[in-house]
Amino acid sequence: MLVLAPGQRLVAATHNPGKAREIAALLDGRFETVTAGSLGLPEPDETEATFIGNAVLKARAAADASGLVAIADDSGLSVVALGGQPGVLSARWAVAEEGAPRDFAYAMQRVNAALAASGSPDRSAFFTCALAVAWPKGPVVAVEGQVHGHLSFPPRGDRGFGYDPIFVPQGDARTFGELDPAEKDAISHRALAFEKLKQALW
Ligand code: ITT
Repeated sequence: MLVLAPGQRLVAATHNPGKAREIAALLDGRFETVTAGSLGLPEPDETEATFIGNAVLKARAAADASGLVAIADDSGLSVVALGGQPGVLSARWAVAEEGAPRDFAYAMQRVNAALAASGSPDRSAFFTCALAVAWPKGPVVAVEGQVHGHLSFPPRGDRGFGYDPIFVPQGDARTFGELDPAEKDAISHRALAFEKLKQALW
């Protein structure tokens, strides 16, 4: 049976500091984690069409390169009126032109412009987080969590990262960017995916 023992050394296969912070909080000190960045692991191209596919690809690459069990996160914002965009391209929507750094103020404005162009009054959206744990040259376990809500413009709050300032989770009036990090960690797509991972692996 696949299990992760407390104190086990894991690579967190992410180069995104906002995600790394939330993953560390959600793991709550249970494992000894090192980041892919600190091990100098390369960032693989995310060539899959699904969150699960990309999470597995990233976990597999980090596990095989490091010889350690690796955990990876692939996530993004899906806007219903945009047919699920930006979805798996959420990070890419933040790049204005080839080679430019990611700019999420630009990405959020791009979502707003696309919604205006769609003519739809529907502002519903959801975040998805796929988590994958891979053993070096071995098996992989993947799970997915989602949180539903709606989009609100202009962006509000600077406590999260990425698209947090425009996402209002169901049952709240505040954006993820305005929530205390512990409040986001209690209800987020990432927290729900972690719940499933815990059921499966520890
Ligand atoms: P790694 O692949 O190195 O983990 P990344 O930022 O490239 O980092 P993704 O390919 O999964 O990760 O991109 C998903 C983007 O979706 C990410 O850059 C965020 O901006 C956004 N996103 C994911 N989870 C989010 C969250 O909880 N709040 C706000 N935005 C989020």
